[in-house]
Amino acid sequence: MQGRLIVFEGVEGGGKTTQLRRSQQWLIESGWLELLQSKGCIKRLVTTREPGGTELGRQLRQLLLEQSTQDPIHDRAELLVFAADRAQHVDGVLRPQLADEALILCDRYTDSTIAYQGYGRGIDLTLINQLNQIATDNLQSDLTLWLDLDVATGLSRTQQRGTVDRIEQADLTFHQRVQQGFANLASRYPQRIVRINANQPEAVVAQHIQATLSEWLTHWYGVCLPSPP
Ligand code: T5A
Repeated sequence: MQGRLIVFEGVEGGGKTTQLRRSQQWLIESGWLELLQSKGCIKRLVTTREPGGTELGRQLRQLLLEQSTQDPIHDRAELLVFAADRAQHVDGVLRPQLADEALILCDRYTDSTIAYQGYGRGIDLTLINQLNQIATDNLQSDLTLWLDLDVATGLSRTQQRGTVDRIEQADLTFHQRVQQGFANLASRYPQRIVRINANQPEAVVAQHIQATLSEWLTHWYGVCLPSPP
């Protein structure tokens, strides 16, 4: 059968990492993973992220997120480093795993570049789309879960963690433009982007994601979990 790429997207503190882990756990505990493997639909479940899904990517991630006051990263350089991280990730992890029939859960992908470097930094969107095509060799997500959370709530969550990285430190209007970017992408690509209302308790968000995953897995693989007795 065929591997699939599921991406979690959204603004800072939107709960992507939390929900990706919960989804991984749920796929295992609900019996979905075993069902998909027993029917020969997929071989394994893989989790990964951008930036930082490869060894090179982990080094690039550190460069991208560290604050350097002496030599700040310029916008075009930032764009190209994200693209380098992605090219390495696609060739080293995503394509080989998909070819070997993995179901992949990935924290951020191409839509983040459009939202952050395009809408946020103001770099030309046509250029970003071209660069995304080069970096991914045209590999798109099969499903993107956009965790739609109020920007101020997300930022206050990340501030509560104590450490704030270079991109999180940008002003509120930057993050509002990023949010607008995700909203525009969701209305432009409804066939692959599903909006999840993330302004709700963690467990409620998880339930919405689980219902969406069940629906898409059934659609892709033609199998579904038996209803509980
Ligand atoms: N970036 C990335 C670009 O600019 N261009 C690109 O092309 C790419 C790929 C990545 C940075 O790089 C930028 C975007 C980012 O700025 P990162 O550390 O991966 O850096 O940043 P994020 O992905 O934003 O990670 P965060 O940890 O900040 O946000 P998450 O993963 O969305 O949120 P999460 O799950 O860690 O949750 C944050 C806090 O909220 C709580 C959690 O317990 C946690 O404390 N929480 C909730 N609280 C209440 N209710 C809920 N429903 C909650 N869900 C989670």
